Amino acid sequence: MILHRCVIVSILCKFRLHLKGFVIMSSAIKPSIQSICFSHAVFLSLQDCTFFTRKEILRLHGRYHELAPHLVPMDYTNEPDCKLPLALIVNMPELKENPFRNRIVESFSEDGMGNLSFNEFVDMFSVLSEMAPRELKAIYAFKIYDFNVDNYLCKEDLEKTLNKLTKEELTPEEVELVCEKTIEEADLDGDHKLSFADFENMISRAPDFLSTFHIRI
Ligand SMILES: [Ca+2]
Ligand SMILES: [Ca+2]
Repeated sequence: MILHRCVIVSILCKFRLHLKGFVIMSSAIKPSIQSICFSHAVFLSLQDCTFFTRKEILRLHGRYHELAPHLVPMDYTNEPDCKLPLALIVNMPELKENPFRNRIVESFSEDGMGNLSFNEFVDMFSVLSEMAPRELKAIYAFKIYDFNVDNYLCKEDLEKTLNKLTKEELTPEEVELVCEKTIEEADLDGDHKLSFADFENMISRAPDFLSTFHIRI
């Protein structure tokens, strides 16, 4: 039992250390706020569904727009049908060093392919912001680590996660052992995979686990 706890604590420490490395200070980029046009309804819905102020939403639009000025309109009064591809978004300085960048972006895209509308782009940075509650971060952390998108973390998902966290510095045997022990310890219903409830139980043992699950934009 002591060994199992050590293994889980060691994995969680790796999560924490890793995520801490990707806290990035506010961007110096200042878009031309005056020239962006949003309807009152769009603002209200974005402010209701995210943790950002009107000013922050405008700044995020500036960041979204600069990724593809020829694709992103400046007029959002009629909610234009515009999505930016994963390849552009993962190149942002806030994401490009993050080994989970593709999974993060895919987890917030409705199509699952990583194409993000402006609303989804704002949602992503909202969940990653310091203002988002732990429960919400836990939901998305689970989605990000669920590589095969079957709503469970199985041994293969944990192996991929651990390999990314440790930059493949563990041997395949060590990875397998750590993942087996993690499942054995956290699997409450004995189905050999982690449901969201199992995952919540696992991270509840490390109260500050999700506190560093954020990116400041
Ligand atoms: Ca899975
Ligand atoms: Ca289970």
